[in-house]
Amino acid sequence: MGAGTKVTVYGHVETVRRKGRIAFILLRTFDGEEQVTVKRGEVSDDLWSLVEELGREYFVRVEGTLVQSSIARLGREIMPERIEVIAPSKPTPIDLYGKVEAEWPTRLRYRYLDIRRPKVKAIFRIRSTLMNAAREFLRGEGFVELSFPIIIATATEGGAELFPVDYFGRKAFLAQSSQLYKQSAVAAFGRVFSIAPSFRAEKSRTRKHLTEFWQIDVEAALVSKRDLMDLQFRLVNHIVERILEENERDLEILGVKDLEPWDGYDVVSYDEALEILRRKGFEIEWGEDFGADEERALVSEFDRPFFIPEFPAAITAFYYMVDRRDPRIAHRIDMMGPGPYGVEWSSGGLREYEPARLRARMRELGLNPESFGWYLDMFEYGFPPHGGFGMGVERLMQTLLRLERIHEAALYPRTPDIVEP
Ligand code: AMO
Repeated sequence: MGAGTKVTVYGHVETVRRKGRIAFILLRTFDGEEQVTVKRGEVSDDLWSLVEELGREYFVRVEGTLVQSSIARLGREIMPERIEVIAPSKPTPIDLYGKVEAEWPTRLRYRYLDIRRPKVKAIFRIRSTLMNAAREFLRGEGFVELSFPIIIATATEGGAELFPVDYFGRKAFLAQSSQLYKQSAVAAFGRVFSIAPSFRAEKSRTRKHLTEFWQIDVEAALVSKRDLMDLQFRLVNHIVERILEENERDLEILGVKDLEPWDGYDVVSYDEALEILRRKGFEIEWGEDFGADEERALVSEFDRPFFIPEFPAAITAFYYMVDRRDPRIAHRIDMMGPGPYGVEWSSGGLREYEPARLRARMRELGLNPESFGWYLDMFEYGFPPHGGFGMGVERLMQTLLRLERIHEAALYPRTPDIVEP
C-alpha cells in the first residue's frame, strides 16, 4: 500500500483520542494496527458524531485513504470517508491495552479476550510457524505424517496419569502419547511422525506441566542414537530459523532479542549430570530421575541444547531398549533446552523390538504383558530396529520465547484447575 491508496480495513477500536477538531482512532487489525485520523470539517457531521460514540473493542469497518505521515507513530494514517460499526462492545473486564497485564488467573478467565492482545497473538503466530516448520522439516527428511488414535485402550506413559473415557460401556482413555501406534507404523513406512495432542492426568501445578499438550512425535527405522540426536538438533534449529524469518515483528513484540540457531549441542552422560548436580549441592543417588529443581539447576549450566543419552533402566518406560551388555542402562535420550527458561524438550531413544525381551522387561517394571496384546504381537512379524522421540511443542516454545510458565504457550491451557474456557 503506497500513499494515497484507497483502503478498507476492519479492526477493533483500541483507543480514541480527541484533540479539539481532530480525533485519532487506533485500530487493532487482525495482523497489526492502523491509525485512523478524523478531522472535523473534512468529514461528514455524521461521521464525526459516530466517532464520539465509538468505544473500546468496537469492531469497525473503515473506508478511506491511506497516506504516509512523518508524525504518525506508525508512519502512516488512514483518512476515513466512512466508518461503520459492525459490532459494538461492552467495556472489557480486563485491560487489553495497558503495559501492566492483568493477573494470570484473571487473564485465563477472560482468555477469549486476552488472546486479542498483541503479545498473546505474537506467541501464537510463532506457534503457527513452529508447527509448519516442524512439518516441513520432517517431510523434507522423508517422514510420512500420520494421525494416530486419540481414544486408546492402554496406558503408555504410566497408568496413574490416564484420563478415562466411557467408550460405550468399555473403559478407554485419552492418549498419553502416540507411542505404541507410531512404533507400529514404523514397520510399514520406515519414517513417520505426527503432531498431536497428548493428555496426562497429572496433578502437577508447575511452570512446565499441562494436562493437555502437543507432541511432535517421530519414529524411524534403522537409526542410531547419534542419528536421533542430530535429527532433533536440526529440527529445532530449522524451527528457530523459520521463526526468525517469519516472525521478526512478533519477536520484537515479545522482547525476544537473542534467539538464534545454536552452533551445536552437547552430550552429557547421566553420570556427568549427577556430578554437576552434586557439585551444586543436590543429594541425588544413581538411579534417580531428575526432579524439577534438579532439572532447573542442570539446564542453567548450559547455553546450548544438550542430550542425556542414557538413563537407569529402572526409571525408563518399558518401550526403551535396555543395553545388551549393561542391563542397568536403557537407551532413553532426553533433549534439554538450555538457560534460565530451559526445560526438558523431548524424550526418546532406541526401542526394544524383540518380543521376548519386551515381555520380560514389562514384568520387571511390574506391568502385565497380557494387557499389551496387539502391541506385543506385532513384534513377532519381522519388526525392524527403530527409535524415535516425542518433543513437547509448548516446552520448546517456553524456552525459545522465554515464557515464565508453559501455560502461555497454550491458547486455552488445561491444568488440574482449569478446563474452561
Ligand atoms: P514424555 O512423557 O517424556 O515421553 O513426553 C515427551 C515430551 O512431551 C512433553 N511433555 C509435557 N509437556 C507439557 N506438559 C506435560 N505434562 C508434559 N509431559 C510431557 C515434554 C516431554 O519431553 N512416548 C514418549 C516419547 C518417545 O519416547 O518417543 C513420551 O511421551 O517436552
